[in-house]
Amino acid sequence: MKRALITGFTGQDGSYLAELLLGKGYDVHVLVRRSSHSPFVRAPHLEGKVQVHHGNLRDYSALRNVILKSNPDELYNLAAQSHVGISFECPDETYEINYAGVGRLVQLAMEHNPAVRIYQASTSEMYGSTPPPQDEESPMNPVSPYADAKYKAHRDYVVGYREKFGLFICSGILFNHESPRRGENFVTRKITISFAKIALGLQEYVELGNLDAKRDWGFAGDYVEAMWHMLQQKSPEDFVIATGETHSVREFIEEVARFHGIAITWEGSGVAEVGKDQRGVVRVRVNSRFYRPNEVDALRGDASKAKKILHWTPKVDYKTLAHLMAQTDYDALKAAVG
Ligand code: NAP
Ligand code: F7E
Repeated sequence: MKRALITGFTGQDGSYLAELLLGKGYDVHVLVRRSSHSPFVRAPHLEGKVQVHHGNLRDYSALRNVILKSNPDELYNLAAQSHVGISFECPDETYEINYAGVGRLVQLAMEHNPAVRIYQASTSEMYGSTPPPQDEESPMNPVSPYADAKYKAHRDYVVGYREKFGLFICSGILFNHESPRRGENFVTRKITISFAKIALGLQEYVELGNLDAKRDWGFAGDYVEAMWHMLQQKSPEDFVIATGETHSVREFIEEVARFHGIAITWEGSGVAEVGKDQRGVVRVRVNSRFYRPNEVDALRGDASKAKKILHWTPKVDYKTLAHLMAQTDYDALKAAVG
C-alpha cells in the first residue's frame, strides 16, 4: 500500500485530494496545524479515514517528526497562506510559509527518502503581468508577495532541487479552482454566499473590489486528479492546469444572480458603480477596501501539455461550477434558517 502525506488537508484542495487517494487505496497521512476547530470541519466524512499529525510549515522539528512517522512515498504540499489580497497585509508570514516552509519540508523529505515524489502547489499568480494565454514557457512576473514567494519556491525548491539533486519534484501551475468547499473570502464563494442570502432576503447587497479582473476558473475536484497524475509519471515535470476559458468577476456575479432569477444591470463606474436587479434594487456595490495594491488583470491557461502527457481534461465547466456553488450555499443557508 502506498503512503501519502498531504499538507494543507484542512483547506479546499486537501479534502478533495484525500478523498481521491483514499479511493485509490492509499494510506493517507495529513499534516494539520493546531486550531480551535476540528480538522474535519470541511470534510466530516473523512474523520477516522486519514491519520492526523500536528505540525506547521514554520516548525522544523514538527515537520521532521511528521515525515518520520508518515514515511511518505508521495508528498503533496498544499499548505500555504493562499490569499493574495492578505499577502499584501502579511508579507513576512506569507514568505515564511510559502517560501521558507517549502524549503524546510522538501529538504527534510529528501533527506529521509531520496526517492520520495513531491507535488508542490504552484500557481498561475506566478505569471502576474504576463498577458494570456499562459503556458509552462510563459515568463513569470509575480506582482504580489504571495506570487513572489510561490515563484521563489518553484525556482529554488522545485526546478532547483530537481536539477541539483535529481529529486522527483513537480510544480502544478494551477489556475483558479473553486468548489462548494472554497474559502469564504475568495471572490467566487463570497459571491455565491452573498447571493444565497440576497435570494433568502437575509442581505441586501454585496460589496466587492475589482469587477473587471478575469480568471480561468475550474473545479477543484478535477484539479486534484492532475496532481496525482503528475506524481505517476516516469520523470518529474511541471504542468499548467487550467480550463482555457476566462471570465470576469462581473460575469461570475451575473451568472450566480441569474441562477437565483435575478438579472443584474450595471450603472456608473469605478467605486460609484452599482449592480441593480430588475426591480431597481442595488445588489452589488464597489468598495475600494477590496482593491489590491497590485492586480493580476487577466489569466487564461493553456493546459495542452497536461492534456497530451497526463491525459487530463477538466470535466466541470464554468457554468456548472457557478451553479453548483450557488445551489450548495442556497441549500445550506435555507436549511440553517429553516
Ligand atoms: P486553502 O483552502 O487556503 O488551504 C490552505 C491550507 O494550508 C489550509 O489547510 C491551512 O490550514 C494550511 N496552512 C496554512 N498555513 C500553514 C502553516 N503555516 N502550516 C501548515 N499548514 C498551513 O487553499 P487551497 O485553495 O486548498 O489551495 C491549496 C494550495 O494550492 C495552496 O498552496 C494554494 O496556494 C495553492 N493554489 C490554489 C489555487 C486555487 O485556486 N485554489 C490555485 C493555485 C494554487 P488552516 O486550515 O489551519 O488555515
Ligand atoms: O480573487 C477580485 C480580486 O481572491 C479573484 C487563490 O486561490 O487563485 C486565488 O487567487 C479576483 C481578483 O482569487 C473581491 O481582486 C474583486 O482579481 O478569489 P480571489 P485570486 O487572487 O485569483 C490563485 C490562482 C491562487 O493561487 C490563490 O491561492 O477577484 N475581487 N472583489 C475580489 N477578490 C476577493 N477575494 N474579494 C473581493 O471582495
